[in-house]
Amino acid sequence: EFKGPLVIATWNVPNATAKAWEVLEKGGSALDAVEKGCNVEEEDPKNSSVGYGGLPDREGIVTLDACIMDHNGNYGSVVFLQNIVHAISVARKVMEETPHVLMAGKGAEDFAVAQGFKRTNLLTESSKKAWEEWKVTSEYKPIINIENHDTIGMLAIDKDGNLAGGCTTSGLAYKMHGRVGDSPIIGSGLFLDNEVGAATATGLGEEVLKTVGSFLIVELMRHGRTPQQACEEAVNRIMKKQIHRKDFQVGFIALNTKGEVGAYSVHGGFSYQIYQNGENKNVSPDFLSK
Ligand code: SD4
Repeated sequence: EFKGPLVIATWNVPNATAKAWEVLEKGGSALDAVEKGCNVEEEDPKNSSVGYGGLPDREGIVTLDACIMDHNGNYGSVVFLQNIVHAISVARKVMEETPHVLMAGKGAEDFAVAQGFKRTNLLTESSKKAWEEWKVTSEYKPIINIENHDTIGMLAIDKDGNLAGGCTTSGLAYKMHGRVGDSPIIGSGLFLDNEVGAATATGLGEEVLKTVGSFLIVELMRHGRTPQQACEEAVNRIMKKQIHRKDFQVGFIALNTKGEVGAYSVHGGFSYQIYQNGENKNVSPDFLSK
C-alpha cells in the first residue's frame, strides 16, 4: 500500500505545497497539512482569489467559500463568509466543534469570532482599485485563466496513508452578492474517500456544481478509472452539455490511494503543484480544447 507524504494543489502554489510538505514530513496528519498549506494562500494579499486580498463581489464585498474533509469522511464548510482571513480553518472548526457541516454568512462569521478568529477587512487597496476599475464598465465576463483563477484545492496523503483535502476561495471576481460557488460544496469542489482517492476542482464553479465533479471523479476511480481517466471524464461530462459555449475554464486534479495523480482542464493554462519525494514541481497537464 502506498504511503505518503504526497501533496498536490491547483495552480502554481509552491509555498502552499511546501508548507503542507513540512507538516507531512514531520509525521503530521494530511488534515493538518492541507489546512496549513491552504492558510498560506489565504493570507497572501497577492493571491487575488483567496482570503485576504481576494477580489470582491460586484458590491465591493469580499466573500469567502471554503471546505475541508478528513479520512473518516468528516467534512466542514463555510460559505459567504466575510471578514475572516482563514476560511478553511473556520471550516475545520465547523467540522470539529459543531454538530453541523455547513455554515453561512453572518452566522459563520460570529461562530468564527466565538472560536477566537479575528475580524479583518479583507479588501486590500489593490483589490479595491481593481474593483473600481471594473465598475467603470461593470462587464461580467469571466476570462479564461487570467481573471481570477487561483482558488486553491489541495489533496494530501500522510505517512499513515490517510487522505485529506481542502478548498478555499473568494470565488469569482465581481460575482453577484450572495453567490456561492462549487469550492465549499461537498462532492463538487472537493471530495474524497479514504479507500479510493480524492479530487478537487477550480474554474467556473457553476459548471462543476451542475455535474458534481469531484464526487464523480472519486466514483469513477472506485470503479477502476485512473485519476487521469477520471479527470478527463469529468471535463468531458461538462463539455458534452456545453458544445456552444467554450469560453470558460474548469480544471480538476485527483489522486488515488496508490499515489497516482491525474489532472485535466477545458483549456490550456491550467497547472498544478505537486510535492513528492522531496521535490516541489509545477506541472501543466493535458487539456481538452486544442
Ligand atoms: C468558484 N471555483 O467560486 C471557484 C473559482 C475558482 O480559480 O476556482 N477560481 O467558482
